[in-house]
Amino acid sequence: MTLLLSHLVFLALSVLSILSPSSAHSYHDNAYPGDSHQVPLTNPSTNDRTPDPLTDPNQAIFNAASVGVDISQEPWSSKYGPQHDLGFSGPLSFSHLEYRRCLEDASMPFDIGIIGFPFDTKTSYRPGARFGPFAIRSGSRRQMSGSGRGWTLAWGSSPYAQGSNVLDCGDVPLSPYDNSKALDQMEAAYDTLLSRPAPVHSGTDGKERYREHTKQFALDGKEHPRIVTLGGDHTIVLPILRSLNKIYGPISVIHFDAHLDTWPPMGTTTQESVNHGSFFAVAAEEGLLTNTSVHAGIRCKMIGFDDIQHDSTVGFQVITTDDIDDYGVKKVVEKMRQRIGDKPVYLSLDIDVVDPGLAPATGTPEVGGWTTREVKRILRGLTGLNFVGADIVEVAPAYDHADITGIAAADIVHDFLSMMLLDEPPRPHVGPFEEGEEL
Ligand SMILES: [Mn+2]
Repeated sequence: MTLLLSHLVFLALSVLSILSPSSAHSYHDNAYPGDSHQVPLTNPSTNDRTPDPLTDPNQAIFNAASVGVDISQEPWSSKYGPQHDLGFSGPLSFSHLEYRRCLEDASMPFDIGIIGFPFDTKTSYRPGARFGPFAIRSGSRRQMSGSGRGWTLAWGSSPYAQGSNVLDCGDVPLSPYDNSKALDQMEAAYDTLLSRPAPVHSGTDGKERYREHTKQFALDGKEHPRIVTLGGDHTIVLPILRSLNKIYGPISVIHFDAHLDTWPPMGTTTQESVNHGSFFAVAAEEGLLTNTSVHAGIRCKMIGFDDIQHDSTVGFQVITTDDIDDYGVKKVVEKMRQRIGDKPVYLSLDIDVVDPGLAPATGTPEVGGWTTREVKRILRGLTGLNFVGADIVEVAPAYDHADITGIAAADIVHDFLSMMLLDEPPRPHVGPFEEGEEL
């Protein structure tokens, strides 16, 4: 009887949900209204959650003192010192950086904030990029930001030694059930981080003086922090561009990808039209882009040349995968720099720009791609452009082997940081070679 009753209640609720009216949509339905049945959110400022000793070292000290323990006299500390993390140990943050849940914790200002957008419900082929932020952080573990293990021969510097605060801001809790809500959550999160005051560096600490990067382009005339987003499928760029537009107005995009991602939005519903292959076209329709953007690494199969013609109306110039063989890294870099000039630019890198032999863990693999080394060299060549943000997307670790894609993506993020912080491409030469001898 009870069972019958519960079935009847379920049936009644189902009928009610079918009959409830659905609201009209536009592409820009980011003003997610929520619904009246939402569980009230806890106010972070009044939330007396127990501090997490992993993210709050002061709490560990407080606990030790309160129970009368002198850590320095204990067997471990007296013999071996601090409990430092190794490359393969410790809590997971990008490159062992300081980790804060920035959306609820504004206590640490940052020049560059790294944030995860674990979202993959707008993919056309293989899903799984919601695990991308985890895989990229995991792949970054041998980069030791704290102990200074960030210097490379190629850069001749470390991004963690530029006098700038780089902070891992955690992941945004995104709805895996409601894409409209998830897009709004991404935009709200990005708005939140972008609006945080960028720290002021005196340059008196002996480190290179931090320079302003974004103030000259911001509509409000203020310096804003920059965000490196770990995706997530490529759709995450739409809410990011919407958010950046509020600060900078229309901007250019440098887009590394095997695919155009400018296909006309087609679908019988708004949410069907906005996906990881159409988001740039939607962004252009919304006026978020200048018409001076550039693709790099394109090689996917298309319907025909019409796709390229449409692509140019979205504002993109195409550099194909093969151009690197015909013109070389230097020419490719030169053309990209010419295209962007000194305008504010956003960098979006789909890991599928790399050949699937070197980065197999992605949703829509295309053979014949660039090597990781080629991508890294092009990125170095773009140093000094006026980047207002960057992302790496479409890392789907379920298709990985030996963490190869996560490690590649993490290394590329290391390049992002240097590229965004330094003023010009590095020219380190060591060994027997003289400058000018290169081919
Ligand atoms: Mn792609």
